[in-house]
Amino acid sequence: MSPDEFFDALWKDYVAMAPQAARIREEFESRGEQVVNDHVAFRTLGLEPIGIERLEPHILALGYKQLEPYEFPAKKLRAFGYVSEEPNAPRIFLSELKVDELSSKSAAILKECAAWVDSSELAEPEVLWSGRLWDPISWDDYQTLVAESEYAAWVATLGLRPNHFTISVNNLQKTTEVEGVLQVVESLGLAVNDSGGRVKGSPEQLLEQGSTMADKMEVEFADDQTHEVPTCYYEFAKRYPDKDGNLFQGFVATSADKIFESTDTKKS
Ligand code: OOG
Ligand code: NI
Repeated sequence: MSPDEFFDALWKDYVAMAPQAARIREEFESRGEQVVNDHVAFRTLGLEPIGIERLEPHILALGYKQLEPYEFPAKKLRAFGYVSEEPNAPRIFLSELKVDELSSKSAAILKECAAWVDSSELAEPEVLWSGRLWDPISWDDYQTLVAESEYAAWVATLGLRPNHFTISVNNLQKTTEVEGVLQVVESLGLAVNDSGGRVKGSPEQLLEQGSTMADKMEVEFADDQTHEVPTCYYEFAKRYPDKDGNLFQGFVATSADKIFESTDTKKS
């Protein structure tokens, strides 16, 4: 699979989960802007057979290299950034939940999800937009997870799929600041994630980021129930050159920690 085919398939899955992303993209395009993707992010559970070590080979096969690890102790997450030397290839952010750090009750719910997954389902890159590979969890179990880890609840209900795409603010000609982008987003009636401030990071940290609050969608739970849950959001990132003049390629853990909250049920 070529990187173009890969990202096209991801975008299709993503806009179906986040119709706001299509609206925002069209708004910038109608203003004459070129919308370039800074990065795409995935979430998973640190459990066999769906942990980072099983998903990463598909990313490496597209020509990516692991750049840096990141730790989020309070959220019980770990992540890696990936970069490709292909011109205009978006960066990739892949995180996983350290399930064994959760309560035994939450860990048991998640282990039951992962136990549904046959290793053969991990063989092809399509697994990265395969969605929920297990039976729906109960609404009660969802409440248990959400109380402890919004991330856990998100993966358990939505499965494996892109969590967000990111507009490269560096590539916009007219709206050149993240705050300006957020104002355009709000003019469409969409909510912005203000956890840790509207714009996270700084030029000194070489990265400024902002995001929407995730769209919401009715999804299936056990016993034929459906409930509305947060799905996917759109991010906006502006990168700065380091002292050697090279554009910063990494992520900033303190900012990422707040960006994760774009799918929080309590905030939206
Ligand atoms: C990832 C949040 C972090 C970034 O760019 O720092 C992130 C997530 O919500 O899964 O995307
Ligand atoms: Ni991101």
